[in-house]
Amino acid sequence: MTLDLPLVARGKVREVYDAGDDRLLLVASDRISAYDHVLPTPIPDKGRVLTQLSVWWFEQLTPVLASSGASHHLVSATDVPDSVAGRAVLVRRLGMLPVECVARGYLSGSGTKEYERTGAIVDVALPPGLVEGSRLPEPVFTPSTKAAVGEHDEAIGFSRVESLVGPDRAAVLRELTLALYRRGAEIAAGAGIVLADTKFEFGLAADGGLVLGDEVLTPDSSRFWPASSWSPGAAQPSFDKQYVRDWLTVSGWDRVSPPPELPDDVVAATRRRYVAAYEQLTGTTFR
Ligand code: Q0Z
Repeated sequence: MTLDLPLVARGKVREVYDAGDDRLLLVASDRISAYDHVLPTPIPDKGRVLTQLSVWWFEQLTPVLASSGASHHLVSATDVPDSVAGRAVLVRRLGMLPVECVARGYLSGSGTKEYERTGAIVDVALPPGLVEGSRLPEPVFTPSTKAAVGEHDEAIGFSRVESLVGPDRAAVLRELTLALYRRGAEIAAGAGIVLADTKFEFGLAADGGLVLGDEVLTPDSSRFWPASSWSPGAAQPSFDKQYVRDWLTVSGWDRVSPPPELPDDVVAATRRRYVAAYEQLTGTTFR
């Protein structure tokens, strides 16, 4: 696959191209990451599943955005080059805000570490007694800033968001992020999936309007857990990557060296998990 468009940005598993006319083409690959490494083995259809899931979520979230006078960046999921059909979207080019808008409804990962150290996530105090996987009394806004390549995003306090985007816009980002999370979690719950947390990225359109960008509520930007096995007190199995993580663990890989190729059965099981997430959430067949 080689697109004859200027490359604007490249992530671990996605690329952004300049499509001209103030449009960008976001292209999702079949690459998968685990333990901060990109694995050498692609997961067939992962790029298409995540792209179509994100498109579906943008539609679901449009009323929430509209109630704040905001919109999303999606222009077309079909007017894309044949070579990336199904796994690319044409979007409005925005001036991205320098804040990762994270919402958490459950304690997990870096949130748990921070809570165990301080009883809070930066400036958001939490009640005592929570453990990895606990449901929070109410969803919280725990923003971060994009770190340098190879680094993890750094959690920041709300006052830092205020200084980065201005106090009025910071308040809107917090309220809109929580409203989007609540609606997403409600829809996911109806499909038997816990949406533990997620990250949104917003930008400004040419007219100054607030716009939801990037990808939304995919397994790469969120933690999805099967509701049936949710049990706080230990790490929850990831809806999509659990077979990969389990196999990497038993493989003896040290998480530092280049990761090994995945066996075919792990690839097939993981592909089925991505498709199952799509089908359970949307109530439609993937293809
Ligand atoms: C998002 C990213 C990816 C690597 C640029 N609508 C927009 N306007 C301006 N910029 C962006 C967007 Cl979505 C934008 N990223 C994040 C995405 C690969 C980095 F697919 N970079």
